[in-house]
Amino acid sequence: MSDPRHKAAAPDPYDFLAVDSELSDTERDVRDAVRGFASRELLPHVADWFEAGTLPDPRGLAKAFGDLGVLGMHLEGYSCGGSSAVAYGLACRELEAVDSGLRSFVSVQGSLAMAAIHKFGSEEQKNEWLPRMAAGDAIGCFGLTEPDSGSDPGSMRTRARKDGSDWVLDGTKMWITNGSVADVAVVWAATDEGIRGFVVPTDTPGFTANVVHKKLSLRASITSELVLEGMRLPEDAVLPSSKGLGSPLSCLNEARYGIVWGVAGAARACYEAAREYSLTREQFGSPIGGFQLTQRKLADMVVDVNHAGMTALRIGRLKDRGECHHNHVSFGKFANVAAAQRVASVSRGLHGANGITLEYPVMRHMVNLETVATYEGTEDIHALSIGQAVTGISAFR
Ligand code: TGC
Ligand code: FAD
Repeated sequence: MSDPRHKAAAPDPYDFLAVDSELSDTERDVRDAVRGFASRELLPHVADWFEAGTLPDPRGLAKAFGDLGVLGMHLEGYSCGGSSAVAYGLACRELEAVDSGLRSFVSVQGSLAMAAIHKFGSEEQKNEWLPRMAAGDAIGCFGLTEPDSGSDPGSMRTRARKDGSDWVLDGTKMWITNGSVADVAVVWAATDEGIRGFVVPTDTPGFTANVVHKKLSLRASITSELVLEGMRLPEDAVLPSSKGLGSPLSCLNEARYGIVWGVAGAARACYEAAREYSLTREQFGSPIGGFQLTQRKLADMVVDVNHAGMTALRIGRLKDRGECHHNHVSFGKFANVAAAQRVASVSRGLHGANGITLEYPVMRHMVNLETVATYEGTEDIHALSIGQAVTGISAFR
């Protein structure tokens, strides 16, 4: 029984429920290493990258992420880090506290392109690509979505047909992160045996990538269309263990898991910016943080931030114990993205006119979160997954 005379310490405004006190020393080391890197190397530049609508040096960034050890850090073997799911989640959290586009870079490389090769590839494919991708010497992308097949990837039109021993692919992939800077694309296509994945070196004749311009969200990220026209690949380009829609969906679980943590970082950044602003900005002769309405907003924000952090840690611990079902990940993506959107929006308002500029991170996070709510399964898709899990009835169709 606890000593009734003991007085508990007051909550830390930066970690109200002391969620991080649940971390192991190794996990804390990962958190601190990535947070340090992000604040030194990314935060000072990200507003400029966002304003420019691109990443000016994606190869340098890949190399820096590789040196930091975050590319495929949760995968075993092949020069990958073999970290716990929680450690990987913390890395995502610290990167997305800077910008969702930077977490996306790491998610697409490690959780989508590398994870697909790691799960479904041959030994030759793994040995050829994974060490280089972990080091950041090769950039990967993951082509599932098409112009007419987003939430319903099973309706894809990209087709791979056998021609002798070769495969020939035709189709268009849309909204592909890092598509135009990738060395290798993992492309999903319909075959006579169902949906299968292909490892495509991007210098293959018949492969073209076009940058998507005029984005108002995730601007510090490169998004592309992939056009495949009579693209001929050798027999061994197929991911031999990939079979059916479940294969790409199992990769999505990995990237969605990173988002569960990542958006907790974006939410935290917006809450911290709001708290600081509320203590320094004066109107009517007082700091705005002294007004009851502002305190209500800060209370709502700190609750959302801590709920998101606890949800991420809980799902991470389940994952490390091998008990994380994909519906747990849907729960986390659904709950945490919505929480981060609420926090970003309220924080934006609390910053007044300053909040619409890139001098403060809040509107950048707010508009990034529009993408995060859309990709990796929209809010509706995850609501339907949760609905199916609790009723046993599918309402997708
Ligand atoms: P359905 O019949 O339900 O399922 C087909 C097979 O797949 C299995 N399955 C899953 N397996 C693993 N993980 C999951 N999350 C799974 N969900 C379903 C399922 O059991 C079944 O297996 P089997 O053996 O019975 O055949 O398929 P459906 O056509 O009804 O679609 C289900 C739905 C809507 C949930 C799915 O298609 C979906 O998740 N849609 C959303 C698409 C999406 O998220 N796209 C993301 C593209 S990549 C991206 O956005 C990258 S963004 C960059 C970044 O991450 O930073
Ligand atoms: P749609 O599926 O057309 O959805 C339109 C609306 O209809 C949404 O509100 C949706 O929730 C709703 N809806 C759909 N089905 C249902 C239903 N059954 N019930 C109720 N409502 C429904 N994809 C990749 O493959 N690789 C990538 O690297 C990648 N990166 C991306 C980067 C960015 C910046 C963006 C914006 C997207 C990226 N995507 C990527 C694509 C992303 O996964 C899709 O945009 C997403 O899956 C949604 O598909 P859609 O845009 O076609 O919307």
